[in-house]
Amino acid sequence: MTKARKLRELMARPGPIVIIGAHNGLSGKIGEEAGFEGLWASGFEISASYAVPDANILTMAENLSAAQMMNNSTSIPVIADCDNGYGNAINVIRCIEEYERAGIAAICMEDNVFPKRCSFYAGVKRELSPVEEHAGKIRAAKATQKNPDFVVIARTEALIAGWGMEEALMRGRAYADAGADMVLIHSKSKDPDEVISFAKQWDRPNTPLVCVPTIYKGTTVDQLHAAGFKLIIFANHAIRSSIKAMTETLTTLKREMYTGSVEDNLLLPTAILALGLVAAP
Ligand code: SPV
Ligand code: MG
Repeated sequence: MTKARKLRELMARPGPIVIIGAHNGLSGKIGEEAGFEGLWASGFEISASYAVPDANILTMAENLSAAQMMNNSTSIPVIADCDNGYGNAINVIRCIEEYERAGIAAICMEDNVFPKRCSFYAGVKRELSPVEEHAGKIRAAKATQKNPDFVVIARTEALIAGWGMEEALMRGRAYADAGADMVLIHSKSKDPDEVISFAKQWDRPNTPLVCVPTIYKGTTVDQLHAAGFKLIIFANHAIRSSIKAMTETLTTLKREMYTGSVEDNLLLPTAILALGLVAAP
């Protein structure tokens, strides 16, 4: 069964789908071992793993290679964060060809202009692509995919840009009408009222909703699902926790200058094999 089919089966099943952000084969594998049903090849995580900002610095090939690593190391579907499709509709066509060829189940494209900026960077004057342009990219993606199960998610940044609920709804509807299989509404509000209000007014029942509760972090999956969300993405917790752990261990080691000082923070070198996180040689 293709991973795209697996994702379609999850979409057809009642209840929420919860996926976890990853940036390489190991983080993907840890996500699968933790019990998540799918992976989010997070632009934020992959960028951070290269020590560059989440701002369209990496090429499509670099992002694809990270998504492939996590796809190859796991049995669960990968949904790839393809930012704004790496350019215009022509770039989107190649993007879909390459991601589909690699066995990725789904891609997500947002309506930020190129170069995008992470939704949470402060002090950025946010510009969105014209709605017709992003709808055109969605149409190009759907016309390019060969496997009918491949999933295209359209994301609007209208609330992030401060363009208001009516704009967000208008854009979401336009992307659904252009053929998007799901619509992601993003928000940087500390409470979930914005996304819940969007879901209440959503009137494209055949196009399920997606959300990313990075900032409204007190809201549970069950609450989000009850509000109307089908797919919930925990987007970047793997890399944020690993940066914290690495920083703590390495600064302690530098200060204490003996390896025993950090032993309690570590796995044994053999544990990564024993845990099945890498295949036995
Ligand atoms: C990502 O993980 O790259 C995302 C989600 O796009 S967020 O960073 O929360 O905007
Ligand atoms: Mg992203």
